[in-house]
Amino acid sequence: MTTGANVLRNGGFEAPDTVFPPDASWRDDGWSTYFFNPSVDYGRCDIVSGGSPEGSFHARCAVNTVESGAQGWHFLLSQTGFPVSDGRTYELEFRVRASASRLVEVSVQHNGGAPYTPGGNVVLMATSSWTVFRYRFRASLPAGGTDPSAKLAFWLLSGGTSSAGTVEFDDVRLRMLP
Ligand SMILES: [Ca+2]
Repeated sequence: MTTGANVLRNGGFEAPDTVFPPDASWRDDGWSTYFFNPSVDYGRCDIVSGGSPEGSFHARCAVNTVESGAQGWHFLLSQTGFPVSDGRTYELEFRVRASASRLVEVSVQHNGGAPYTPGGNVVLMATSSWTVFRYRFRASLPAGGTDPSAKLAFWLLSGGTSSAGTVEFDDVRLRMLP
């Protein structure tokens, strides 16, 4: 497997496809949203133009105030379908900004049953300024080998259940290091 290349599709959101949640062709843009409880209006994500730190487009997620007891992962911006290999080191890098400082959690997961997390989860503080966030992890898959369809997820409710606001992302890269 090639090292150094971004394994994500459309990491810079430069191939925007109207809005989430899905329309007929939305899957082509690589990204999707997840809502734990379909009856709760957690918010929405869109690919927008203007003020993008990379290229002409970025993702903007508007988070509503949600019910008490909601978990951080109950509203996700995610991408699946890229390979992660056991024992290899990866670097995840992205740009993030929020309407006000808030916690955002990110995970790189096995996409299937438990255990879910080959790369550990990390929690960061997004602020009102675009910030480059970068971290490395060593992938650990229970069965070894390569998971051909891993999942990257930004947990939009990690800031708590009363943290309405926007969280924006751009230039998301996941690279296997040599
Ligand atoms: Ca972009």
